[in-house]
Amino acid sequence: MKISILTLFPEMFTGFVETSIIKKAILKEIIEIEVVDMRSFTEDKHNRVDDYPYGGGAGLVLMCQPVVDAIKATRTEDSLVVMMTPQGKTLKQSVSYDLAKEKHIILLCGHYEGFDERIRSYVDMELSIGDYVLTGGEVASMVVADSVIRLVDGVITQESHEDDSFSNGLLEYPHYTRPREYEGMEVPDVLVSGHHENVRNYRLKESLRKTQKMRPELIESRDLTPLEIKLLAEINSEE
Ligand code: 6GU
Repeated sequence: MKISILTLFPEMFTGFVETSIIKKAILKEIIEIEVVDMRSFTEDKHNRVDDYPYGGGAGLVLMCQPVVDAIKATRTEDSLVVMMTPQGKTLKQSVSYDLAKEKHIILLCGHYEGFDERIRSYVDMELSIGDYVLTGGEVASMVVADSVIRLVDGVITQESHEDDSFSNGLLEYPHYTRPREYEGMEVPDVLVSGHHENVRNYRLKESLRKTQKMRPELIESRDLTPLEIKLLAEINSEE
């Protein structure tokens, strides 16, 4: 998969592409990341990419010319052009799974007050990462790229994301590693028992417990299996 990031601040992505799983995915040639500086497309004699809004008001608006020319120079027939804005559809794990199937994603990052409305005619979808406002789309685009890249085949093992929070509609169960006891806190016996079915049931139960506590709306909207109903009843009698 190729991900192109269109931005006015390419230097923000250096650490992102040079670290950990993302770096490995690039070295393994599973992922290609292209960072495109939209300012290099400006035809303005003072290199401007933004201007005052018609009608007045605070802030600057990104101009059509450099942004649209950058999109046109980056896209092919296989590209999905995604505009990063707080007005977009909210990123969810299910959206990341869909994006992970694409050949080429272009993440368009705005800054300042936003994009000239006409730029939206060159965009396939608008994406937000949540209901709060950032200074620009760059950090949001890294969130999108990170969550998509880890789902692309070969980047991490399949099992490590099948158990992710949200992948099965629940929050992930708790994890433990050595030592067996730390400052009086012990690893639950079932996890060292070697009994695979008991471990599976324990993890499902703790997933349900955590989800009910932190995100009860995920339980309310869920089609519970008979086992999940039984485990939730146990949890409620324990608490
Ligand atoms: Cl994609 N951009 C900005 N500027 N703020 C955001 C966002 C995006 N998603 C949430 N807040």
